[in-house]
Amino acid sequence: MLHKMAAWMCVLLLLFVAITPEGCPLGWVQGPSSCFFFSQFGGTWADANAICKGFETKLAEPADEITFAFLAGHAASEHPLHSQFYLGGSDMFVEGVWEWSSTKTQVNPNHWEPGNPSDDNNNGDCLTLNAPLKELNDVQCTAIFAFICEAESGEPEQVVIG
Ligand SMILES: [Ca+2]
Ligand SMILES: [Ca+2]
Repeated sequence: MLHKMAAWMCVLLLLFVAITPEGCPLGWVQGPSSCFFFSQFGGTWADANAICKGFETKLAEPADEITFAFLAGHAASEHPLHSQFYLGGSDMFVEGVWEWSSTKTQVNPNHWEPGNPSDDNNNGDCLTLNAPLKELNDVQCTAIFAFICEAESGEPEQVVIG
């Protein structure tokens, strides 16, 4: 009986640290230089941030062209039920100054949807990717959208239990 339980514990542990051949956690997709999770459900920007952080990742920050194109293409083809996804960018600190959360670097201004950023009702301070258009939009941070988390690719960290 104990032997059987130990075997199951091993199986569970293996599942816990299992990674795909590309080095991403199960259920995540390999991007050009990191791993991404596309949520199937929506939340506010704060919800999205908290969920990504809860798994020791961050809201996606596609600061380079290759990653931006990858996210837009993958979202549009694989997750067509959602057109917009929250990203880790905001202008909540200085209106009109859009920066990525973790690096504080400026969001490339060439990707805005026509007519945006529009600061929706003086309150559009959170960033979404409009996947079908392959462009960015600013929305109210309390609006509900799906989101994309970003994780480092590579070997998982050692899991210490007990
Ligand atoms: Ca704004
Ligand atoms: Ca807008």
